[in-house]
Amino acid sequence: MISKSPHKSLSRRRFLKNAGGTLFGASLLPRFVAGVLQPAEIVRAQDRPPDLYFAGTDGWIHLPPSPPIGFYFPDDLSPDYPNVDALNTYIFGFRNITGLTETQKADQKMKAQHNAPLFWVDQYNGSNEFRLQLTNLGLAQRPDLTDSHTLHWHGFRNVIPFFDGEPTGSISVPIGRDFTYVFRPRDPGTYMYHCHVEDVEHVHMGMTGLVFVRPLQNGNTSLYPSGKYAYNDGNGSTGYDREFAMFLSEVWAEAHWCDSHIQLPDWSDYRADFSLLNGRVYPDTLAANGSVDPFNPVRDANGDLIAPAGRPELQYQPLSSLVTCQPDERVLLRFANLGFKEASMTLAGIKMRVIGRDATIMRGRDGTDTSYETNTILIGPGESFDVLFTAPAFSGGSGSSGQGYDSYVLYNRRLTQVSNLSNDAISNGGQRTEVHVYPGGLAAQQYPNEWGI
Ligand SMILES: [Cu+2]
Repeated sequence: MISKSPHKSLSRRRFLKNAGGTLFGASLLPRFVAGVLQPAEIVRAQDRPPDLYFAGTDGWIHLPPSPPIGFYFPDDLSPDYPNVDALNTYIFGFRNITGLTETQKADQKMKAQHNAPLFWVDQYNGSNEFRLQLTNLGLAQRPDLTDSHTLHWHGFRNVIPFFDGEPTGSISVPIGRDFTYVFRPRDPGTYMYHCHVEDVEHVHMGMTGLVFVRPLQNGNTSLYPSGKYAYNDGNGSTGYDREFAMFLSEVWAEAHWCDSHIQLPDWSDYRADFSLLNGRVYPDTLAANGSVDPFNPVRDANGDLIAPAGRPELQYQPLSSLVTCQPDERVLLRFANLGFKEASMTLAGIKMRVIGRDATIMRGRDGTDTSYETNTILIGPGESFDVLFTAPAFSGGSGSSGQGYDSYVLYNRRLTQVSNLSNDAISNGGQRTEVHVYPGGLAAQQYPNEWGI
């Protein structure tokens, strides 16, 4: 399913026409003979446009510049230096380039985002294969590094090895080439994806994001009024009104500086300086969303991301972590951790119910309900959790006076990961965000992490 330029596509079609069915496996030959399928029809089916089109490249993001970390951070090679309160950290990453022109596509080199674009797919129903095309724009800051990239869907149980993205066993995408991954997702739940080339480096540098599979049960409003579910539960127990992705990652400043300065870190010295939630650290986690819906992207005339209002330095960190809801609504939090450290996420004052782990509903083999209530979940690297909570009654905006909502804190209770090794967990905070409970008036959510305000 290697994608082709129109010219190459045409030549391949012509080749197929000339070659007849001989290019295909022997099992297909009788069907051609019987006239059931013509080679041209098969080629057209293969050429269906992808559902999403991503690019791998490098880029720059913003992290709180104070206190500095040796000469590693803020990075003196960043495009905004010496303005450190701007883009200041080098990354590798992905961008959603679906629908861009060739010129716009090329312009996205060195404009990677972190975390990688959030996306979701529907469970396979027999005909809805999901196709994700990946290209590689190269690394602007490191033209000497000609690394390929892949898209590996972590925990995906029924992958065809060809589409796995593990580079020794499948195809990887060199600079300037394209490859289309085809998925038939049969297991609903929350997953993560990452580039699997030089994986310690490319994962840590930012080529990581969250993906989830919506169950076939979605749309059934008789089990839960919204018709939205985390799993095919059969009884509405995983139904929800609003959903928020919570993706955990880390930045070791020395490693990011080494990559921008053509140096090699010793990965056994790994020591994360920053712990991130949806690619940002507190209080930036509360800032507005940029363009988050991958199927309806909003971009400028050059195809670049539009920064959240008033926050130009967060242009390449579009995903907000602020949770908004109204009393009695069920809220689904989809956690995934692709940092290298275990996280300990606590929601203070609201009980969470763990309804899924690692894209598996909490049920025993005999159907026993094994979901449980807790205020803290421990998430190891590569693990995911699906958590529901019911928004409590509005108590008059006590959590944040005058704001019109109650505020609850969702944070990593490991001090080093909520303070990012500084002495100031508020202005240099890490994996921390807030749940805002409004008395009412929120619109229905249009896409995950959308506020409805
Ligand atoms: Cu890569």
